[in-house]
Amino acid sequence: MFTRRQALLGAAAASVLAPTLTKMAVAAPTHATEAEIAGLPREKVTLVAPPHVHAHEQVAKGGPKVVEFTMPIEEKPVVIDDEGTVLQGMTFDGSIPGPMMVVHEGDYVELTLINPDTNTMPHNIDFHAATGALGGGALTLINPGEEVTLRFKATRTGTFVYHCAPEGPMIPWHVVSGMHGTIMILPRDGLKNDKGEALRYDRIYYVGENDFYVPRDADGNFKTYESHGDSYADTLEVMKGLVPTHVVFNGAKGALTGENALKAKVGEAVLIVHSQANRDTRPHLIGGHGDYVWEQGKFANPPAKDLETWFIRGGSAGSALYTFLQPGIYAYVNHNLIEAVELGATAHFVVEGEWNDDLMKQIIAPRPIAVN
Ligand SMILES: [Cu+2]
Repeated sequence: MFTRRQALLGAAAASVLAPTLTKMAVAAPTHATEAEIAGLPREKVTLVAPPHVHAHEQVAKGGPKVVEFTMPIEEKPVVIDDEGTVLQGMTFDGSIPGPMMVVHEGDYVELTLINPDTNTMPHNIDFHAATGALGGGALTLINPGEEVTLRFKATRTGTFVYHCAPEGPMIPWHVVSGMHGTIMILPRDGLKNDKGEALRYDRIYYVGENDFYVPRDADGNFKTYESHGDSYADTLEVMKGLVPTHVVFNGAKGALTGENALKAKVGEAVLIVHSQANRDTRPHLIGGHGDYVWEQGKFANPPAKDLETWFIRGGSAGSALYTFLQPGIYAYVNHNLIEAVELGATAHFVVEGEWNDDLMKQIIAPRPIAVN
């Protein structure tokens, strides 16, 4: 039977439209019962500090499971540059950024968040990957001396930021004091390129970028405070100016250079996950590329290819897959080069392997300009 709309469009057009319309219909959500969730296998994951990521399967083995994580929150002073500048830091699991979690689509994330009584403030966690209740923030607000356990279903694939979000100015203050991290939700059958073909990585690194706002004294030197409370009013004033004093990878200037440089070998595919919870950034690998880049970080969208620089929106995490083709030291920077060089947003990759003259060769070394 034809609807009036189909009659108007004509039968032929309607038959073309029909499959599209059917596909667009939203499937009724399925709700697993508590008994069904209780019957799922459970896995306890020990988190590791960035830039490293806990061991995980890229292609899921078996069906969905409940993945358990535990994260203590630690308020502590941290040194954020070579000059010994101290930030009154706030951390998930003791690191800035917080550790990266990895699960698969359809898994349940079960996080126990702990606020030890050595802390002074309430904290919580807002997962951009989760649905409802402020991303879990409304269900996880805990005072010092409390812990809470939240479960959410990983329904969307990609890399997603998580961050502390207590209330009011506490939200940006906790975030720019270090409280963000990333969760990666992989498709059950792993990553794919734009043609739907499987992609795998040999190594994965997590680079979390932070903008810090450290107050200065009358002489222009960075101030040191006894406690978070002492630093709050001055820090808020600097924050409101929106000009960061530091823009760093993994909590401090130089956290990923020199002896802390990231390692890789020629021929290895490296997945670099990059997050920023507060401010836009633009990662660039000097002398390399992004072979496949999920700029917005969501694996349901095909990756962009062959990028020179990619854009990470404040409040998101993206990822880039690159197979190194030449040995050497590569700088991986925020390509606002002032932020990279002056404010700290630089990491290094040290890549071992054979140089490929076909890709690049110095034909004649620097020499005085020839005079005719
Ligand atoms: Cu907090």
